[in-house]
Amino acid sequence: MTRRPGFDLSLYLVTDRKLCGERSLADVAGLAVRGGASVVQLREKSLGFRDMVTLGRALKALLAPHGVPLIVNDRVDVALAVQADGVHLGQSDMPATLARQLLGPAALIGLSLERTDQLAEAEGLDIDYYGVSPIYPTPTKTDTGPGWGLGGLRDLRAATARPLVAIGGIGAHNAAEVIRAGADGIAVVSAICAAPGSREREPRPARRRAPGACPPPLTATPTKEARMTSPHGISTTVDDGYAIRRMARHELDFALALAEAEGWNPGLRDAEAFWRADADGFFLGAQHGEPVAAVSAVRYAADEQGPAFGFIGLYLVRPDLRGRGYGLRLWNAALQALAAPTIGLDAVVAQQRAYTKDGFALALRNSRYEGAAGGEMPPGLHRLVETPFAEVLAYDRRCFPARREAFLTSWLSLPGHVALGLRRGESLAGYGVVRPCGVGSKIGPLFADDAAAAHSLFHGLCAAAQQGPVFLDVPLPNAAAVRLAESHGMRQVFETGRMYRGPAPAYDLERVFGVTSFELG
Ligand code: TZP
Ligand code: MG
Repeated sequence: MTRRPGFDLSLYLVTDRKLCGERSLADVAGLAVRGGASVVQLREKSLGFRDMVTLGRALKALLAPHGVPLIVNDRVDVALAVQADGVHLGQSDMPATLARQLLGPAALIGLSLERTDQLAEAEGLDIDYYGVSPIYPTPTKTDTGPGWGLGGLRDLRAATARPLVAIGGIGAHNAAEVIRAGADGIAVVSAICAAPGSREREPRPARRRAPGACPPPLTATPTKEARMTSPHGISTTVDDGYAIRRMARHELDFALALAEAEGWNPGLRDAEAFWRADADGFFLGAQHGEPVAAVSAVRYAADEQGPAFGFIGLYLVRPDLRGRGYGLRLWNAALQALAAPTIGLDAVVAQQRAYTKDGFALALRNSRYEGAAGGEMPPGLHRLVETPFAEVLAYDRRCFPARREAFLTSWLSLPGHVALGLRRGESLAGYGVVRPCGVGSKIGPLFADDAAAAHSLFHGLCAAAQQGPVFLDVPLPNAAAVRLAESHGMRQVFETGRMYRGPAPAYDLERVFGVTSFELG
């Protein structure tokens, strides 16, 4: 075996310049090396020889001073022209023996293994490492087998002494388990190229406070018992020491923990995107300074297509402190602060009558469906970062009552969130996001032109889900969406009523196969 000395495979960046957004590939590679990347592979399938050589030379010049090897994917001619450190070959690329003859004994040669039966022949070749491809299904490369999984990787580890680099669907959230299963290193495309920091700068929320600072109270802490009328027409006594104020960012984590304790199963990173939507839209009830109740009242600004839209969610009171009117005071304050011509919410069935007393009317029913994760990534889908953000935003605006730029910027790129798109000809025909939750994964939104596009995206999102079960929140008036859930063997587990106060907003419900969230609409 010809293991070249000093060859560190631990973090192996495979390039895709189309995923890098506004940054150049050289910028991303430079940042990656500073962050610990130990190998860079130039893999740009759509580039011709000359462009590959130009890019390869630039990368070589950047990497050499750091002692980070440059590997070229597939192309031995390019590797020779740029004096790269080696090549990475697939099973149908140039045979490794010929590549060795052309590149010489010092070159690093990697070979992809897609199946166990490819190992026997590979073990007889003069190569340096195996790419174990793919570990998990990934939208970055869809013409692959179903994936080795951790079990397959473990078996391979036991069967060969050669270094193993695992690739496919790996990121910070699952890298450790892949290394524990026996990989010497992980190779990633999107986890680095499409990482938010390597794309564009996210827009700042319009109104900002110093991080961690507690916002001023909205209502003075009552010094005596205060009487108030609840939005449900009930007269309530409020204890001393209860105050309502806007949340600081870290307090939104408290609200989501309350939601989790109620069995609402929020996404693991929801707080980050929610906060982006409207940092002034989260209210806290505190008893003697201790957080005990929460509500969100997020405002989406008016745009040329419609008026401002508000959405109420996360309405929660600590279970041991219910019945004291804490929630009702909070609710009133949030509603008052929201001031939007239309306000929406998703109410559990038992609460729907109570909300009608505040002027909310039932518009439609949503059903949460539960099904299995996994399956194969269908062809034709792409990572949504490959679609210009303005186009995603315009598509989203047809399916949602407001423009939600700041929210989407975050929602589409949070760690663990996988956003897939489907194009037909020149235009986007749908997109969807799957994210890890306390239990399983949730798909939301799932917006598509028609059932065929929705099915394809749904399959892709189930394949990309890191953990099952998978949940999809379906608006019941969209019969095609109900058929989608049922044809995938999903079962209904929960229901909400979408209610509005004010005129029902205009958006294209026929494209909504899955609601984004019950908290923010
Ligand atoms: N080979 C097997 S999977 C894959 C390649 C090039 C793509 C991996 O991309 P990602 O985005 O890291 O899942
Ligand atoms: Mg290849």
